[in-house]
Amino acid sequence: MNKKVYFAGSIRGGRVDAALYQRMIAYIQRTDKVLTEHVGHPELNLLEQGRDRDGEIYHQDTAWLQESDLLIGECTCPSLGVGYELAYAEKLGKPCYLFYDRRKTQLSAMLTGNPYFRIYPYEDPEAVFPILDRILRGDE
Ligand code: 6IA
Repeated sequence: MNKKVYFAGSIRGGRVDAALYQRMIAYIQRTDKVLTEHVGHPELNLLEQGRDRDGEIYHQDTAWLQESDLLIGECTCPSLGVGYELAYAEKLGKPCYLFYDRRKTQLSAMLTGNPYFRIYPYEDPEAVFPILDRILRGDE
């Protein structure tokens, strides 16, 4: 309860799964705090903002990673930013729980090959929610 969750999902990598991110974030927020709820917003400005504004995003997100208790990532849509966040979270020792739809993608061997990451392939997005329950209860 009241864990600080860093939710990672693709932004400039593509927004095809944004509705699922939004559902997962809302589900987590029933019991816990999501530091990155903007990841689920349906209308995000995807354009580069220039080095200064993007630098603010980078500094905010890395500060949130440090503040977080755990990371939950939806990794079906490949994203350089999410991959970077996963390596950053690993270096910080934050527990990382990754979901992907195995019907739609093959996850990078840099993730599936690293036993640090707890990985949950699914075929039905509804299967994600009971796993979230277990993660947030500390049972995973
Ligand atoms: O390479 P990507 O853009 O797909 O990387 C996505 C990941 O990087 C997400 O998990 C976010 O945590 C982070 N990220 C990427 N872009 C932003 C961003 N853009 N704001 C916050 N985090 C970001 C500005 C959107 C803003 C106008 C609401």
